[in-house]
Amino acid sequence: MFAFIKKILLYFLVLLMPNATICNDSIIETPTVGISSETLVDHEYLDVFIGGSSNSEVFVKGLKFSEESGYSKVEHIMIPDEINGYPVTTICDTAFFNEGGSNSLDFIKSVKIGDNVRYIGRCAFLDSHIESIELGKNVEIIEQGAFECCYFLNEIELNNNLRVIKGSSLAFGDYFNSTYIPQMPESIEYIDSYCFGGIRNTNTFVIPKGLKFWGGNIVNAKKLVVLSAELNFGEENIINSECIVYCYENSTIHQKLKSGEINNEYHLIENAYLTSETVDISEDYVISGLQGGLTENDLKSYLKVEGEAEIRVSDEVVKTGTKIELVNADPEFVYKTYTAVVDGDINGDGAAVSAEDFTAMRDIITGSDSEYSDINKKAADLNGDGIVNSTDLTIMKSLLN
Ligand SMILES: [Ca+2]
Ligand SMILES: [Ca+2]
Repeated sequence: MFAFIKKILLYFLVLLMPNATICNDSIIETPTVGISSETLVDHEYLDVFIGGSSNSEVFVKGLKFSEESGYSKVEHIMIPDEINGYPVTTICDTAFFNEGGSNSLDFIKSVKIGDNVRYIGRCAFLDSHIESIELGKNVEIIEQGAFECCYFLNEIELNNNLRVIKGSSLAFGDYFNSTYIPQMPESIEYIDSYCFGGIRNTNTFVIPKGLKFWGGNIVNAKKLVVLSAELNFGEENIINSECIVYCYENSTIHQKLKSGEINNEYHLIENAYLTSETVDISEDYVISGLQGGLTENDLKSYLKVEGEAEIRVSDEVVKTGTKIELVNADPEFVYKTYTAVVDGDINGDGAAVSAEDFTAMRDIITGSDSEYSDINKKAADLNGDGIVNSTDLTIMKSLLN
């Protein structure tokens, strides 16, 4: 019954919406639709146009209409990186909204979003029957109601550049009974009201360190860990009275707890970090100067934990790219994630200085393979002068012989 009323309300909300998305929050930069937005771009089944401030981006409006089938019956929607050489950056408001079931968009089962998409518009997939969604690497904003009432969707992996999640956008599945909350990436700055439709009966809910605003939400968790120092709340925030809050001293939430504005039991968390006398740990949490073939225990012997925390390593044998997390056991949360760089293990398979690493170094120097990250490049800088060049290649050749 509630779900039905909610759907009716949403329907009117969508009817009242202007075509271009308007948003006044300073943290949110919404895309602008260019003046010659009618320019049509050819695509097999997507209804698209060129827009953007310089008229060089592709906007997705939805599916193409065809006379025989009503809508093109595409089960798996793939939003490409580019169409006709233009990057696809935006999925428009209500693009795949399954309006009251009347458009029969029920056949859409999965969606894969390309890596150039930065913005998913209001109610973009509202009420659709999608079972899986793969966000691209660069989605920054998910607008209000984007995946709301997607009853067949059970989970979502949020990408690492996501900054803004607007109201009720991730309230999919069973809106009033779901206990699922996705893992929040560290890039999140803004979470609007009822993004998850409420937080229910969860053990520990962790607010990431970069979050600056959290709108109205009912929290029904045993433990709430606030890693953000500058968190501001919307007006409707209600934390259940049994919830124990963990926060840093002098953080905004600590001040509210101290003053009695928020009336929950709380504990201060001590900042924890890693130090080492044998390997280098940079300010952006990269651990370098590691040799090949180290086990988790070898690695731990190089590192000293400052504060109440434990080390958790993602691989049994340390490779370039291995994640080293500093975790608190109770309540469980990650203080910091470090990344390992093994000298000479450029391809990240754990073996330092092999024929594959030689090829990888040559590709980095010639620029013929752009797939290598800064971490891989750091592993290739064998003399540690900050650049990868023929000097490093000479060192590698001598190590291989
Ligand atoms: Ca290697
Ligand atoms: Ca070098």
